Amino acid sequence: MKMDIRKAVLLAAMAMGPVAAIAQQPGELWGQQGDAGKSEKTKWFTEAKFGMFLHWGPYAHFGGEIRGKRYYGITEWIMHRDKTPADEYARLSQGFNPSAFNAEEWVNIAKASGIKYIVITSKHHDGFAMFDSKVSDFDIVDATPFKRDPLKELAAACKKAGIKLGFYYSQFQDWHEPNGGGNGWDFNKDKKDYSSYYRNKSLPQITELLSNYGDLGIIWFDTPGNMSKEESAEFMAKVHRLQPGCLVSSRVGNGLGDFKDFGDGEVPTGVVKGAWEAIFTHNDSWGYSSFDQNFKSPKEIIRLLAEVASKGGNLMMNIGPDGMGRIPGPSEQYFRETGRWLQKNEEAIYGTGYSPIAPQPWGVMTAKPGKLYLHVFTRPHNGRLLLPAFTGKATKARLLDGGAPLKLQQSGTDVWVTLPATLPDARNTVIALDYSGTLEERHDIPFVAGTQYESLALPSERARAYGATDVKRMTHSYYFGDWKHATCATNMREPGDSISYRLRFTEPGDYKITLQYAADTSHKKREGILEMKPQGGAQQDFRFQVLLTGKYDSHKPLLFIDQTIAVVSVKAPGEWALRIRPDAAGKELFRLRQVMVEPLQ
Ligand code: H79
Repeated sequence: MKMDIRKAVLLAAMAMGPVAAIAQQPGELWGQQGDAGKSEKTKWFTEAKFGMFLHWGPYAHFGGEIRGKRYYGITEWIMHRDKTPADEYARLSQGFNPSAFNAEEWVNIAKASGIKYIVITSKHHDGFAMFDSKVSDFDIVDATPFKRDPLKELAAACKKAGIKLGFYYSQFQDWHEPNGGGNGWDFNKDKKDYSSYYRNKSLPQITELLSNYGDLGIIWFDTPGNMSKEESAEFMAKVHRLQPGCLVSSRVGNGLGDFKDFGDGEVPTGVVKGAWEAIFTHNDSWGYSSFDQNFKSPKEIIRLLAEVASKGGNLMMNIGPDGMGRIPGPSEQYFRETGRWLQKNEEAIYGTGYSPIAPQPWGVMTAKPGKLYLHVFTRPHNGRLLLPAFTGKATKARLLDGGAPLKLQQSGTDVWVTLPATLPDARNTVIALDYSGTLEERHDIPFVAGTQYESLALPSERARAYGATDVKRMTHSYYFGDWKHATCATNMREPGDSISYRLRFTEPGDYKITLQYAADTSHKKREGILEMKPQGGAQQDFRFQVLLTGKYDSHKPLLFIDQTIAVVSVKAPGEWALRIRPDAAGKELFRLRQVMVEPLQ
């Protein structure tokens, strides 16, 4: 029974859009569906790779605290969480006076950070317009002492700097308006006339945005709520009528849009073709939070950018400027540092396509015709980097930064590159590999395991699943709305419901096998089997009992345990199969996130 309620809440949240499950399967196309003109239209976007999202509104002034109460988690939802009456929120918003705002400074930071497009909130769910609107007086010019139109200033600065500008616009939710979505504490939900809201506020404000701020790159819709397909199509048509070149985000709803957005804080599990974007925030809140210092380091941003590019998409990373209009110090600093890395490595990011070869223990790849870029995060101990499943002929390898040539050997489809004793950039050193011939796509290849790395992670999303096994994303949050995603193998109930991996050990040795999973009381006393089998050799079975880590609740952190199950002796290099299954039929085994293979020293 409880399970059902939880599910209902999650489904309700999903229906709102952002937490939406992946409708898109790797390999599908977005923005190019049978319409040649469309891919031309998305070209700038698919080449841009790195965008800056800005969440800015009265919630930045509150910074997580309103009416004497503190709210941890995503701050742009503060009005909703606090059930602040709409007129009181409007009154408190009069304190929003971002006198330190300087559009040129923001754009300078973006430029120095290697950002190619900026998307800023023109109206979030609170209904407050960050521009001079004639449609509603609940806007920054008419309802605050600030009196300036920051979007005008930002549009001018972006134009000057050659950065594309987009506007986020929440088209369905509007907690200020009786007929807008979301506010059920002031206004009776049963009496709402959403179509009147579209006609009288959201469509007219979109007209203002597309008419008064020059050429726009994107209208970034969010949370379509209960919009019909016709309504979503009407919003999309409106944008295209006013600015044919302007792209529309997939959160316009109902499967429409010029490009695909994944969930908040979500990267797809594998390669996705077409135009898409992963959106993250720099800390854990979109709007400014005075309590949130969990900023991603330059290393994390640089690696995430490379990972997203290796799957074929863009990374749009959010900053929440404060109520004075200042970009938080750590955001400025770590974005700029990312920009310094990009300056030296831009060739390996901008304009690249997804990697034809699966990720490796050392890192990920991006591609251009005749070139493969190896983004090396981890140096193999012996300095010899293996690139398997390479069907072209490698002709030259060099460090992208500085151009120093590297020794290259190829034997069949194995390419070996000899690395310097220390990587020039421990966060991500890029090797540019020139080749002739063609690279075939090899996404499902054995994992390279060996003594050259401290440990190898086998994520469940790259396992082969059998029987009823369902590899799915478990969405959860820490404080509130700060979504995290963990992909897990679930629903393994009987021995036929298994997952397996192919491993290619490059060196003999003893290896420890550890499972990382979550399990609650419904997995009590469950036992499983880990099967390890060398090619042409005898299978070894290792039995284990599942340990409990706590109840899954999408509004709480999801905790995982690392449990070591086996030590296997690998006598000679070669291929092995690794399989995990329940020992007997019964309840679900556990929620397995990944398997770790670790050489014993
Ligand atoms: O703008 C940022 C978020 O505010 C916005 N999308 C990003 C880009 C967003 N809007 N809605 N959501 C994200 C989904 C949020 C759902 C929840 Fe809830 C809000 C879950 C918990 C708080 C729904 C409403 C379930 C409980 C209350």
